[in-house]
Amino acid sequence: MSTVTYSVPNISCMHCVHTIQTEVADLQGVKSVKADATTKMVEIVFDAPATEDKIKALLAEINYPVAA
Ligand SMILES: [Cu+2]
Repeated sequence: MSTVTYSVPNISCMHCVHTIQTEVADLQGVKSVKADATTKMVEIVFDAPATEDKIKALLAEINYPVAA
């Protein structure tokens, strides 16, 4: 089990938080997703088959790319 925290600058409101939590939680292997509109951070707990690459690709796909 791994926990990652990403900075996602595009998070601006509770709607963004909801979208991210719903979409990322759908990824197989993801255990929990916590997005925060104030800090613009997303904390994700995951296990295989999810990977950081898959999570980052999904976030980019839904328009919430992780900050470089
Ligand atoms: Cu929003």
